[in-house]
Amino acid sequence: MSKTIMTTHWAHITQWHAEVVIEEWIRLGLRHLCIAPGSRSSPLVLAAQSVLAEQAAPALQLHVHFDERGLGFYALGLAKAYKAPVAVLTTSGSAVANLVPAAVEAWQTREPVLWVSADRPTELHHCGANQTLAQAPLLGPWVVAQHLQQAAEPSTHWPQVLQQLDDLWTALSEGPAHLNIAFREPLYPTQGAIEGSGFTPPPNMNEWLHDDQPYHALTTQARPDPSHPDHATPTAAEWQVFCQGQGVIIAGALQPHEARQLQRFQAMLGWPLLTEIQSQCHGHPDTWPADRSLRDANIRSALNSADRILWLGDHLTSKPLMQWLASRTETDKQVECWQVCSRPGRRDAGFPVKRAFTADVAEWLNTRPHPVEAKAWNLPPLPELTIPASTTANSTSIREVAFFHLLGHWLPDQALLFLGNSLPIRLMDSLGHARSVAEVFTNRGVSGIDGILATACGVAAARQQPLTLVLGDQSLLHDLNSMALAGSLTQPFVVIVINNGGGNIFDIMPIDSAEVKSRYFMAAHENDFAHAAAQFGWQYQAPQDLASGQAAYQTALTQPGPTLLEVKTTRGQAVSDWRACFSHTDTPSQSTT
Ligand SMILES: Cc1ncc(C[n+]2csc(CCOP(=O)(O)OP(=O)(O)O)c2C)c(N)n1
Repeated sequence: MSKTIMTTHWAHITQWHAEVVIEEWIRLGLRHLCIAPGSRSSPLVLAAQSVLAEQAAPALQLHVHFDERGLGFYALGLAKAYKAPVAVLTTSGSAVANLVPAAVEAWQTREPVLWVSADRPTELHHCGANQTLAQAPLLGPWVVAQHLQQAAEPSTHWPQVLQQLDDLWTALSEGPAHLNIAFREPLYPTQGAIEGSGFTPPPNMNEWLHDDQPYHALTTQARPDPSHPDHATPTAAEWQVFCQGQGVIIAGALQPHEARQLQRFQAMLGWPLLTEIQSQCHGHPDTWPADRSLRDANIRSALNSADRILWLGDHLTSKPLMQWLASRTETDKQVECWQVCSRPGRRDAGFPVKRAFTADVAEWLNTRPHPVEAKAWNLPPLPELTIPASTTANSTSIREVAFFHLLGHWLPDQALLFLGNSLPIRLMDSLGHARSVAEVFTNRGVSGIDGILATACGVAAARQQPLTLVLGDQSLLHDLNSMALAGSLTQPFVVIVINNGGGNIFDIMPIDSAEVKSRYFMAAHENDFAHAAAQFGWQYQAPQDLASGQAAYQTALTQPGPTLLEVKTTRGQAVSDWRACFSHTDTPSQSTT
C-alpha cells in the first residue's frame, strides 16, 4: 500500500482510508470480499483491486454479483462452507436494504459475515442527497456489533479507525457484524486537479506502517474476549447424576466434526440416538431417524420412558420431534432436558430445555467424565417405511414421497447436499436418509425460501466439489437471478427443482376450498424453468419418471458446471402422499409438519 501521502487533497485522504481498511482486513485474515457494483463503495473496491494487481498470489479473493440480495446469501454460503469470516460490500441506499434477508438468516445462525455499507458523509444526510438514508438501523438489529465510521479527514485519529476494524473482526467470532463507512467526494484520485502537498500519515501510524501485524497485535491493549457465557459445563457431580437416568440423545443441527465425536460418545453412554436431517449422521447405523421414529407407536412409547434428554446441536426440523420434546417435559416434570449448542440463544419453542450449555459440541462431549452408572438401553427397531404402492407404480410421473425416499440412495459417497426449505427438507427428514452425505447444508435460521440458490452457490464456490441442491419451484422463482452466480462454477452443480406448481406445503392447511388454498396460499402457477436455464447457460433436463430421473441425476454429476433437473409433479399430491406413508401407524393425532 502507499506508505506516504503527498497531498492533502480529499481524494487522497479517501484513498488512504480505503487502503488502510483493506490492508487491516487482510492482516486480520480476511480472504473473501463480495462486491456489488456502486459508486460510493468504489474507494474500497479500487483499494482491494490494487492488492490483486500488486500481488502474485493475492491474499484476497473478490467475488462480484450485480444483486445485493443474492450477493448477501452467496456470502452466507461462503461463510458456512469456509467456517471463516467473509465480507460483503455494497454502495449506499436501497442496496443496503437488500442485504436484510441474508442478514437475518446470518444473524439467526450466527455466521461470521461482515456487512460493509458505503455511505455519504454526515453533511449530506437529511438534506435530500441522492441515494441517502439512515443505514445503521437496517442492519443494526441483526448483528452482534456495528461501527459507523465517519468520512476521513486530515484530523482523523487513525488508530481508532484500526481499533474499530479489529473490534468488529473479534465480534465475528460471535456472529455477523456491520461496518457503515462514509466516503467524501471526490472518490477517485484522478478526479479534478490535485491540490496541496506534503501530507504524510501521522506518526501514530508509523509502527503499523512498518509492520505486517493487525493493529491490536501492536498495542498493549488486550484483545477483548468474546463474551462467552460462563456456564459451558455442568459440574462433575451434576453430570454423574444426569447420566444415572434413562436417557435419550437427540442430534440437532451439527457440524460434521461434532457428529463424529457424538457417535463415539453415544457408544460410551449407551443411550439411543435420535437424529434429524441436519445432524450430519441421519440414517447412520445404530441411530433412529427422529421424525419417523416418533410416528411409530412402539418407538414413541419406549421414548416416553426416558427421563433424561440430551439435545446436542442447533435447530430441529421435525415438528413431531419438537412437539414431543415440549409435551414430555410439560407432562412429566421429572424429565430433565439439557441442550448443548455452539451458538447462544434459545431455540426450544415450548421451553423444554432446563439447562443450556454454549460450547463446541465435540469439545463438550470430549471433556465429559466417563459415566459411573450409565444405563444402556435401546429402542425397538424401526420398521421398514412403506411408500404406498400408488406413489411408485405409476412410471409416467414422479411423486415427491418416492423421490425423497430414494434420493438418499442416489447420492454419491461423500456428497455435499443443500436442502431447500418447505417440503424438500421435511420430506427428506421424514422419508429419506443422508447416509452417504459428507455435509448437509440448510438455511434454517429463519427458514426463508428467498436465498437458497444463492447460498448453495456460495457453498459450492467455497468447496469446489460437486454439490446437489434440492428446492421447491417457488423458492427457485424467488432467487432466479442467482442462477448467474453459478456461471463461474466448474465442478458439477446439480439443482433439482421440485416443480409442483406452487407452494405445496400449504396443502397442510385445513382450508376446505381448494380454490382459496391454491390461489391465496400456494400461489399456483404453470411456469417451467427451461427458458430460465437457457438464459443463464445452464444444462437442463426434465425427467418424466424415477428411472430417467436417476439417470439424469447421475449424468449431471459427471458434467462440469450447473445443471437444472426439473422434476415436475402434480400440485396437491405431496402432502396427502406423505400422510398416507404413515396412515397405518398408530401415533397420536398431530399435524404432519
Ligand atoms: C421469504 C419467505 N417468504 C415466505 C415464506 C413462507 N413460505 C414457506 S414455504 C412457502 C412455499 C414454498 O414453495 P416451494 O418452494 O414451491 O416449496 P413447496 O412448498 O412446494 O415444497 C412459503 C411461501 C418463507 N418461508 N420465506
